[in-house]
Amino acid sequence: MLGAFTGYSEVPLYQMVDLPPLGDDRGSLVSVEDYAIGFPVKRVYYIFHTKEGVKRGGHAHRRLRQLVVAVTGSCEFILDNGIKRETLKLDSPTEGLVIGPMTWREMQNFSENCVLVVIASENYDESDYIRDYEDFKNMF
Ligand code: T46
Repeated sequence: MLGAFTGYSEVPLYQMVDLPPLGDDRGSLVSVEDYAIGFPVKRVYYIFHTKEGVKRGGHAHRRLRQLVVAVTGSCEFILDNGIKRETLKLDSPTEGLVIGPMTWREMQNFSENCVLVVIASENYDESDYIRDYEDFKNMF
């Protein structure tokens, strides 16, 4: 029997997906298909050359779903669903972080060589962003 929904504390803050390398003796290759990540792919962007000490993010999305992979280097993600907050390190090209809607994210502690590839479920739309944390908290 399904339990009663008692709030966003029961909804996972994020999911990690394995991205198995299809390697041979020339090196490694990872292929990401939409059936494996649970949403159709509309956009890909990448973040690189992030300066030392810089924080990025500081927003949530109303509808957007994304898969984030640190293809080189590392950084930390702080994720917050208005009830709980967790920090995790992304540092592997064979692990993807899936972030759903209504999840506040901040990124910090980028290594010099960090390249984040982000696969997104929607085209870029500034009206999908919630950029004020108090506004975000007040939406629950
Ligand atoms: C997210 C985290 C992980 C565009 O014009 N098109 C795009 O597709 C994107 C992503 C951004 N932009 C513009 C908007 C800003 O003028 O590029 C500039 C930098 O974007 P932003 O400050 O939002 O970058 P981050 O690193 O703070 O956040 C980004 C994504 O925007 C966001 O969706 O989840 O990476």
